[in-house]
Amino acid sequence: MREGTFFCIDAHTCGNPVRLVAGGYPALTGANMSQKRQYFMEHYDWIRQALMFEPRGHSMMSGSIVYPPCSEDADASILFIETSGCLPMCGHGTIGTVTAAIENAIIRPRVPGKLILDVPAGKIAIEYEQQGAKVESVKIYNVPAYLAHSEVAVQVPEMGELVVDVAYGGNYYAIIDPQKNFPGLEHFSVDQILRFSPLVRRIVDEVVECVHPDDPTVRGVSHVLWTGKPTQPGVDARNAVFYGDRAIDRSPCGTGTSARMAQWFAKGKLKVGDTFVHESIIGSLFEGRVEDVATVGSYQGIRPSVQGWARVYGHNTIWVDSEDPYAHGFEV
Ligand code: PYC
Repeated sequence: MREGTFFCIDAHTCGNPVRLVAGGYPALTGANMSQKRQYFMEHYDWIRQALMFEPRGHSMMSGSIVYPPCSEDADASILFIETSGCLPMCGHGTIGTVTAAIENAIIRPRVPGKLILDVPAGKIAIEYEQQGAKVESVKIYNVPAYLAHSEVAVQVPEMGELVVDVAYGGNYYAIIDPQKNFPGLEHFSVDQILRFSPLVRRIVDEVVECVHPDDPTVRGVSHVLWTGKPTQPGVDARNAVFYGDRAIDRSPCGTGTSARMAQWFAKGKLKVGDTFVHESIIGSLFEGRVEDVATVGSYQGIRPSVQGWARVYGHNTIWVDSEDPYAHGFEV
């Protein structure tokens, strides 16, 4: 028996997948996207599992569903679905969703080239550039970002002591800069990232408390951002962002770039108006900018923007059949 048929537009943002579910998705209950996210996780998480995990997806799969706006001044809302769960905010997901949604008339902007979107983490503004039918680039004015914890020392089995900063950019990031027991991303293999990241995340999450001052459902360190030297001229930093159980972002990571800018701002390495070009593990780039200062609870943070591009590469009708033993996916 068919549990559901989903019409998807598949895209990637700077190399990281975005599967926009454009049909077959359920209506959600809630006054805002944070409440709708909770409702989806409680009642419809099987849709996320079916569309993100193998055999219909893979460890890195990530996607979204566009909903009507929750607030009066917004054009639309986005729910993010990933192998790691339903993120409060996803930068590469937003860039891919806006690109696919504008190119396919799923979102109709009131002002051409501009959007206001409700997302679970709050409200974001978008500016996008179009050439004919194609969206060439998308700039996100993200939710406020801030440095939540500075120089937290943790003991990691087989690595020894690591000193990490924890910053919020739509998700909470443990940020690991080069130091005695971490020589930098350029000396660290993908296998090491996959092996040590879940450990670092669990240990950091045990020793610091991360709860968003405006929304207690946004909590906990979910991502680990390893940093290193850029490989290209004009780039400020390189990163590998680990999330879920096995995923390393192929894009430079929008919420990670926002968190990193908040970290640098707090440490005096960036000021309002400065740009920050971030390189991903595969060499793709996002351009960030510190747009303004912003307060988050008792924290002094920033309003970051992040600009990148996405390409749509196909349409995909996926059905989920309850007689399929792997209807809701699996992970190895
Ligand atoms: O771009 O914000 C992002 C993101 C989060 C997880 C993967 N990408």
